[in-house]
Amino acid sequence: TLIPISMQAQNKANYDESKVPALVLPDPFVSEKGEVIRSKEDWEKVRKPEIFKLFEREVYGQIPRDFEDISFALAQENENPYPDLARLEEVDITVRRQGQSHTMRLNLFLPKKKSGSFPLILLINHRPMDPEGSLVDEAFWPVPELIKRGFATASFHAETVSPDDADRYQEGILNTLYPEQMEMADGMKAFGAWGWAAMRGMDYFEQHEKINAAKSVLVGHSRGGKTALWTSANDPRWAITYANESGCGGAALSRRKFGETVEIINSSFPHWFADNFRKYNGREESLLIDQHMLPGLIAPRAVYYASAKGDQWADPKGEFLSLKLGSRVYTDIYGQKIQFPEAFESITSPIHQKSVGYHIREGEHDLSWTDWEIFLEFVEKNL
Ligand code: GTR
Repeated sequence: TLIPISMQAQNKANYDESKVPALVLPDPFVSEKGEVIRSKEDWEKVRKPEIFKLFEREVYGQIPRDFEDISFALAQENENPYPDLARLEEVDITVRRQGQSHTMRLNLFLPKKKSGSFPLILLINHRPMDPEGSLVDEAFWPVPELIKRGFATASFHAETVSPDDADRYQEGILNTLYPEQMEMADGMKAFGAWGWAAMRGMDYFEQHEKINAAKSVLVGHSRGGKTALWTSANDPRWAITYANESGCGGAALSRRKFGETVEIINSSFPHWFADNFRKYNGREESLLIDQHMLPGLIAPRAVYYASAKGDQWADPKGEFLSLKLGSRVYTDIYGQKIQFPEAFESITSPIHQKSVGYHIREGEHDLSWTDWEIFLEFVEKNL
């Protein structure tokens, strides 16, 4: 059963900027021993691993990497899901570990007309699919448009590895492959499992002759966006990572407590984050990290956030601020030239910088064609 976000929780949420606590954020550039981190070497050897460990242990949980064997089988092919445009490969990815196996399904659309190998966009999907394997909502996953622009595009469904359901999330790779994770306070939950699935998708793309895996883009909306960020922090094979309206536990700064909070999200979705994350319910200040430290785990690879004005639940300002602060790893450590507007309120157009991008649009919480269109401009510049 999905636990609906209670009216009580929503009513508890703050939407008043004047009630946002004064922000005192942990410093990405001071190590646990108190050393100031300036060089790429100290960042990569000392500080980045420290920050990664904290996110893994206290927030998202592990994404286990070990298994004995992976195999790919073409379960179905459709030569004409979109006449003349694309071919659909439905692939069963089977992973074996300790005498058990799990099979997940991946749907991959490949451009038909062009030859050569294609850049790839993978969407983490938690929405219902039609029997053809594509999505009902073509704005959410605009396959024909992506194909026309020369991308291959793939998706897998959350159900295939961990159902998005507090009572059933174990009925996937947790039960089949990694049961010991359920005993751990930092063990994998649904986000970890979805991230694991994206990584297995990448294993497939890497050996696919029609895919240029070095040009791979990972996309997620909302809960999928939170997952995309954590996946990319774990797996450097993604060239660009796009978290759309990912809000609390994704792009947004937890300490702002604006809209959805750590306590609300852990109560509504107890199957998403590591159990340890509950320690911070109402105690965001005691967490040694905040979400502005997440882009640094992806850097220097490209990262993209987007917000919607009507999606105050996800705290657009908190999403922007964490990216702006997070982009300091790109500038101070990797020497990128990046310019962000001083104030969130003064943004009038997309901020498309080298390796870091952001937009905010009118309208409600959704991954819309407008979002895709603006994001694809960034992709074309950065891939
Ligand atoms: C909401 C949840 C958000 C976000 C969203 C979604 O109900 O509170 O954190 O993940 O669902 O995935 O669309």
